[in-house]
Amino acid sequence: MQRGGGADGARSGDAGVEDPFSGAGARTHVEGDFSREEVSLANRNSGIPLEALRYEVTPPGLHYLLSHFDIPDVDAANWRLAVGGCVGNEQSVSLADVMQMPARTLRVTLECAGNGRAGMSPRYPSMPWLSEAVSTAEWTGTSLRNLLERAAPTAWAKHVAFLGLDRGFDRGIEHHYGRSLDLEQAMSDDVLLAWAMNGAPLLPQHGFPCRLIVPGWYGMASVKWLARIDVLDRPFDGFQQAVGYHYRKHAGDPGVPVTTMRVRSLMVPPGIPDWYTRRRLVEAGPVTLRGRAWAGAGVAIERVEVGVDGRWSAAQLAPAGTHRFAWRGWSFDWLAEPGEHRLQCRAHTVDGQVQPMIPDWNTAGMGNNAVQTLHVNVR
Ligand SMILES: Nc1nc2c(c(=O)[nH]1)N[C@H]1C(S)=C(S)[C@@H](COP(=O)(O)O)O[C@H]1N2
Ligand SMILES: [Mo]
Repeated sequence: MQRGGGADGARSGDAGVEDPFSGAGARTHVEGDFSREEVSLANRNSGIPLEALRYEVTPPGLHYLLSHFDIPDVDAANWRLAVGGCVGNEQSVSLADVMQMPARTLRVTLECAGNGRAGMSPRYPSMPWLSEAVSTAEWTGTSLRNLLERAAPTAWAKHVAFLGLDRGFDRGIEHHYGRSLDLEQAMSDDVLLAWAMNGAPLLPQHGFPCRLIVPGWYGMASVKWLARIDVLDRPFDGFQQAVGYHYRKHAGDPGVPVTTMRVRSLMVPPGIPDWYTRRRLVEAGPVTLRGRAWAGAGVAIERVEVGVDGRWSAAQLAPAGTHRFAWRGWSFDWLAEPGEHRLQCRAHTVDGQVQPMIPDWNTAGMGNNAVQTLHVNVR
């Protein structure tokens, strides 16, 4: 596999290949105003409007989006998914072949690892999420394991790489978007080759005709527009695996790979907004605050607290239900008194994770699960 992991196994990032975007590699941290490039990324990659946290399952057009390159032009009739590398039986399957495998549906909360990046200071110039890169959908597909078992990984198989059809440059390296899991993770029944979202075929922007869904992980693991699966005897060295998606404290820090989602909660902003500033106006009296809380790796939420002007009390959790990879609803009855107030929410998991008050700064602005703060005016 070439560095950069081209799905055609060619070119991508070999030493000596000229970089037409040289200079685009050196992105330095910034403060203050957003650049034209950040605004352009924000226009391409929409977030969930926070009021849509009211839906247990996010309606498809409201699900957040993150696509690094262009949405590929895919002809479903001719689409094939190849499985090769350390396997006994190479595969090339059509969409109909995949859809004939045993189907299951999982309700999964996906969050972009860059969610909250714009709240880190100084900020890494990239997709400038505030807090809206999270949504929940019902994904239907077959366990990846069903296809991997057909391909029969050899005794040397250790990692499984997933390559998308989309291709582009990042920091001077040309590559197809690609990510990997170790073989044991890839063989979990919960990792899906998904062909439907909320009961309908995938939309072009969500990975049509078939994508990976890795429940409990940040969204980067759920490769869209799948083209090829490579079973490897060594770690995948593709850009998005080896260079991207690491928690690094400084340039040159080898860092720690970004994997499962950190515990987090968000609140539906109460009242009505001012069009431009999005500040809120709430009428005095009883107000039910509502929101959602989630964590990665299928770990359950134990409790959520709501802070009003820094005084914290327990919120009510919605019944736990059966969807271990989906967020959990919460509500809190607040008696709103006239004046300006600061509303916050903070989730805890059963294994003792809790949201920090201050983001854990890292070079690429990943995994910001700090407590959300809303300022409201009560009339
Ligand atoms: N092929 C491909 N898969 C991809 C991406 C991409 O750019 N290309 N983006 C990843 C990232 S960073 C996230 S957060 C999720 C977003 O999935 P969504 O756009 O369906 O919400 O897709 C992941 N899968
Ligand atoms: Mo992401």
